[in-house]
Amino acid sequence: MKRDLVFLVTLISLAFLSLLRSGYPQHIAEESCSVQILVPGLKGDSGEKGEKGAPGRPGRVGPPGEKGEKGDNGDIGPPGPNGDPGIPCECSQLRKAIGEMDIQVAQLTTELKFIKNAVAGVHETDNKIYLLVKEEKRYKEAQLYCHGRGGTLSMPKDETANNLIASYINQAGLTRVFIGINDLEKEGNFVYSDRSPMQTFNKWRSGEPNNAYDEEDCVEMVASGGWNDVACHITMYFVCEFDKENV
Ligand code: GN1
Ligand code: CA
Ligand code: CA
Repeated sequence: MKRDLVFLVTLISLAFLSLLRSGYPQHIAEESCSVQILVPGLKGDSGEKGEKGAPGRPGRVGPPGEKGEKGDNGDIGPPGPNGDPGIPCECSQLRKAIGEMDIQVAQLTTELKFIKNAVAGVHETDNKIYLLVKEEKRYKEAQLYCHGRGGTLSMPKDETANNLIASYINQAGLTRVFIGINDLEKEGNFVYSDRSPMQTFNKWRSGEPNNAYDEEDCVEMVASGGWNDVACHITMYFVCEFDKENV
């Protein structure tokens, strides 16, 4: 054992000395010494290609695909069950009841029209509603009253409308009402209360407008349907008008 150790130390020392002298990393056979020194050899050739490996782990789930097209309509379902039988028609009795109701509706319509006209002062044409207001007001307050309800003081712009308003005054037994015509902005330049200018139609009484006392800028209609300019500060009943499409 001790002898082996001495031999190994000697061998390593010799190898070390040999390397110091030559400077080569390769193995060298020393002529003068019979000891051979082993160092790592050159790299060998590549080995043969290995067998195909085992399959890899499954990949991650991909993104959702595009929405498919709408499918065809389904078939028409089967017909439903028959309904319950109806109650036998008491036709003659029903016809009689309907006839009586028709009469009642006609009576109520007449009564309603009377109440609307005589009590509420409402008069309807195809496209307008006129309201005769039996409250004495100055022109400006009368105009505000009509405006507050979505209308204006009445503006007769043709013979038909003028005659209608005149008939409402007469039916109510009145003699005069304010209508929506004035020359407040420019003396002698009469306009309707919606500021539209007077056209060719007018119903001035003879000698009017005369701007009496230099203070008449508002207009009244008298029972004949004629117009007269009067002071705006006097009070009287008045007629409003409303377009049905705005009501
Ligand atoms: C009235 O008050 P008197 O008769 O002067 C009327 C005038 C008319 C005039 C016609 C407040 O005036 O607007 O132009 O009659 N004044 C009032 O004669 O009604
Ligand atoms: Ca005037
Ligand atoms: Ca006048």
